[in-house]
Amino acid sequence: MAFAVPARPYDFILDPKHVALVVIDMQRDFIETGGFGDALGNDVSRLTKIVPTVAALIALFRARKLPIVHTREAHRPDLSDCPPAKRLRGKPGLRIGDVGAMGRILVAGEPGNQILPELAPVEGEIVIDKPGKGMFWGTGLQDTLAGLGITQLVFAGVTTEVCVQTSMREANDRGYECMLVEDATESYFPEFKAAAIEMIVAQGGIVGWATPLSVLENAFA
Ligand code: TIU
Repeated sequence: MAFAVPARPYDFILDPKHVALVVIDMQRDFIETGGFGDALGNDVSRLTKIVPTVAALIALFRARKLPIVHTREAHRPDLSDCPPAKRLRGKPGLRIGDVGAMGRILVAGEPGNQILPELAPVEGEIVIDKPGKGMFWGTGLQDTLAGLGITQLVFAGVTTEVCVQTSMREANDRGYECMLVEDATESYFPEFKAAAIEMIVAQGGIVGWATPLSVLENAFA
């Protein structure tokens, strides 16, 4: 049975038969000290703080046996799926494919590319390696979701204004109803996180809905 989740800009009518959780890029390189994000000069402790909230959100969906998608921003070792325009954006020595403290930066299979152990996918969950910021480009995810009859997506992960917002916008354009769990997402830049959430819910929910985890948990209860 569908039920209402109090959210901005208005109630999200969640249908457990057609909803999936999407956890974006909770990988070591963005979140752990010594990773790629840290090497770029970002304060990763902002991101570390949301890990328990994301874990609780995953637990909520697991307990109800609802589908969960985990993504990683990951390129093939030969970088054939990394356009030069993306690779050349960074500083020499800190570019995608270069060797960092946790192996090759944003390359599939490297230590830094792994999802944090606390949030690791379990058997039966969907894991997507995405070469873009958005989760649909080059992944085949749309067909997977269609096969499961998914029409609604609840979002968490990092970073709010980059991979989370891009994925949410891609999903919105594909017809999914999207809700962001606002305390299960974070940015290196607090003002960007706040602005991204406002952009999503403005204009009658032009990109989707937003709500805190506690409200979603209460609605499920
Ligand atoms: N996952 C994701 O957001 N990738 C990024 O590169 N984010 C930054 O904020 N840099």
